[in-house]
Amino acid sequence: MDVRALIFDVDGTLADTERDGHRVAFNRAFAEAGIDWHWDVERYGELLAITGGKERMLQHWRDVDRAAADAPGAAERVAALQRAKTAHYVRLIGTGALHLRPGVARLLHQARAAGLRLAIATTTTPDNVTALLRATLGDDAPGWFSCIGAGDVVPRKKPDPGIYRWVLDRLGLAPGRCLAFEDSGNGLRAACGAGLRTVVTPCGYTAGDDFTAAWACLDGLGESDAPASGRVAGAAWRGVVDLDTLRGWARA
Ligand code: XBP
Ligand code: MG
Repeated sequence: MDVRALIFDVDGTLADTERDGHRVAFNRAFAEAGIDWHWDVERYGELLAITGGKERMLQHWRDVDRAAADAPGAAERVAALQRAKTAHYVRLIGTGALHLRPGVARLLHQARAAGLRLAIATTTTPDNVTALLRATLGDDAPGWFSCIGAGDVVPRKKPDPGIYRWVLDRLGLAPGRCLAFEDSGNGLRAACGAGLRTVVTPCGYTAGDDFTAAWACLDGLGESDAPASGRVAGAAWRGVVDLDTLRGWARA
């Protein structure tokens, strides 16, 4: 069956945004609010097990002061912090500080030229997605995507498959006609839970996750001067992930 749409995760998959993007924005929001939290690289790595910024902050609050985190008004406090963090993140992305991972822009352009549909399935806030797409691909880039599923449009975040089901529903396509691109164990569980074949390209924080269920697990999408390598259907593979590659894998 031919592939009709590519569905991309954002953080870690399109760009390695967590350590030098989201983490920095959270810390700026904490400092601005006069809160003495600071997430260093290691602590943020632990907290990434919790998907979603609000959920991540609440977990941290519970870890440092359970009674305060469970008190009335805590959710509103976290929501306000999240709004501030999003503003910092969007500003940071707008400076051009972060770049797409190798091969991402190439594959998006190829897929568009070939008439495939593109979609996003992410736990991050919608404004963060449009900021990243605009800063890295141009102002019109959000419009390249038939559907952007992000943040709180579903009640439960990854690893729950809800966000992928939401996107498939809007695309009007069965999972067998689509491929997902992810970087994390939580993301892979979400995509597989929705019945999607998934290409995983782990990044810094997710390198140690379990990717046994991945259709392909590669160190990136590759470019002609720097091919990707990894495993596809259990066998070693090296090359550039383009549409012909993906269609070949899908037929095999
Ligand atoms: C990554 C996430 C997000 C970001 C922070 O999502 O878990 O929570 O770390 O974004 P994905 P917010 O890999 O699915 O793109 O603070 O906006 O939640
Ligand atoms: Mg991700």
